[in-house]
Amino acid sequence: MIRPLFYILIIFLLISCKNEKDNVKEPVVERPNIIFIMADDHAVNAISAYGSEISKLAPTPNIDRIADNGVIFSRSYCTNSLCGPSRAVILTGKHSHINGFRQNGEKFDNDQPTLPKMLQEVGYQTAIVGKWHLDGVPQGFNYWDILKDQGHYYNPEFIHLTDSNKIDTIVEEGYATDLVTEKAIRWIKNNKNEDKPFYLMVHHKAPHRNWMPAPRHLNKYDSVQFPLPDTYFNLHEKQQAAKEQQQTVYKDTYEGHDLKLSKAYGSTELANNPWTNDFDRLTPEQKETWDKAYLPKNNAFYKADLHGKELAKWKGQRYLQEYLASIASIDEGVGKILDYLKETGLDKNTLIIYTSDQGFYMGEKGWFDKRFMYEESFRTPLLMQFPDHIKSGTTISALVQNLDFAPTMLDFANANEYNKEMQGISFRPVLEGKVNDDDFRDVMYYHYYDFPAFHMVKKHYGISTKRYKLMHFYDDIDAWEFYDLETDPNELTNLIDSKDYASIIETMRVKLDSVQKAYGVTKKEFERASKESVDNAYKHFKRLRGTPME
Ligand code: SGN
Ligand code: CA
Repeated sequence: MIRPLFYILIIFLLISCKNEKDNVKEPVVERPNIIFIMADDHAVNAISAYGSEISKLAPTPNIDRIADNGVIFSRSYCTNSLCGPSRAVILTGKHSHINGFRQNGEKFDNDQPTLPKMLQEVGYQTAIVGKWHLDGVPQGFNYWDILKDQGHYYNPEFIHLTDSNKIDTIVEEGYATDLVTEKAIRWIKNNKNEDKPFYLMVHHKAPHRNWMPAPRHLNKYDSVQFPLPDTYFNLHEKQQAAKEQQQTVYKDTYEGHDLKLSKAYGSTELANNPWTNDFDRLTPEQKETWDKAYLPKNNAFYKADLHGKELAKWKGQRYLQEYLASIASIDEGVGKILDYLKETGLDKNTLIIYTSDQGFYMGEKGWFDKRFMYEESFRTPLLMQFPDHIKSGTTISALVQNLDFAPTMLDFANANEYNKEMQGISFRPVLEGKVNDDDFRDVMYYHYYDFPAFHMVKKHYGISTKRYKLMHFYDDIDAWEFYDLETDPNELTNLIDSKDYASIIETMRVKLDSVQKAYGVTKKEFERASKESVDNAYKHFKRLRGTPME
């Protein structure tokens, strides 16, 4: 009697299993979680997935995992290569002249519509940890814990809301990148609203100037000689604004603040250095670790008694060693977040984005910092993963900008009704293979306003297609530049007077006019600084430089 029953049971089980299998479909993620990880000043060439020679010597295996699991963008750009403005564009999906935040130090209108507010409206739990760098406290976030101003690498101040809704600032002992990573993971773990999707912005301070690596990474690249770019000693022919900037590694880095050579950092000599404040923040143990790490290498430097080009190259090495060592902890942090998501299965319904607020110079043209519309600072890293939902292992060459991030995230959140006033375009169709890379956008608009200011990069605007770039520096000078990126990827030859390119340049000028019209750019955008303020600023920043080490 038992046997037939047993067989019936087996047959029943097999049938029900089959039915179940037939019914299994790809999970439809109505509104995925979104984790937006942004470093500050992370150059494309400092991510090994992008393949530069330097990055091979300082790889970022965890950030690269995002590219392996998903996509890497080869032509992602910002609209205004500076921190605050970039963040304002990301939050609003609007160019600087529309969102009102054109340069650092301005007031960001927090009351305007922003992405987190919109995501909240469609049911997201929203949070931000790390650098904010916009005026006032964040709005549209269920939880925020932000670095004060620029933030400090060591024992930074974080600002948050207390349980009784009071704004509180506390110094937290530790290393900023690690603290931000821990806060991010803790928030996901403690999130009690499991039925709601979440949107988490993880904003690192690193690798922003003055490039202070974590204690465990202080000697990480000491024995590595990074290749300095071919353009390290470039003279900027026919590029007046480039000639007059103050962000040259071998002229504008401070002995203490940037190069960590002052007495405070363990040297036996020197220093006439105006800024060593960051060192004063260290605990006695941290100071000891720094002295141990820096004393031998600084003494070796003094012994070598370098001058001229040799000294300039040495500065480039130290800059790259510290800049890249500051990235190491970001990469570890990304690894921790990816591991946590995988362990919990959250990775399946989470869209992850990794980017930087702008690009950065790693010695190209002789520079550090950003600001210019040249490729190194205009272009940003962008990697995304969303397993089973976007293409994987692919490089996307569509021209995308940080202007598009908000509309793209809204699109994934099925909340397109909110993007009507945004100027960016969702690139979700590109990620899903529904629109070809070349059909997404043919021209990008850029406008930088922060002059006179740090590094004295003059105001300019311009447009760029995949191949050509037209720029106009309109404050202090009146100079146009034109580049053919295909024949001159390093933008060394300004072709603005070239007869061969005359008709292309004319087409680009017409295009520029129509792009500015389309984006609602008015005359007001081209206000110039007074001659006096420019002259004073040149003097002021020259004074700040400290002892030149020619
Ligand atoms: C600080 C830096 C500058 C940098 C600006 C803006 N100097 O002023 O080198 O260009 O921030 O950077 S520092 O010595 O104080 O670090 S941004 O990323 O915030 O826009
Ligand atoms: Ca920045």
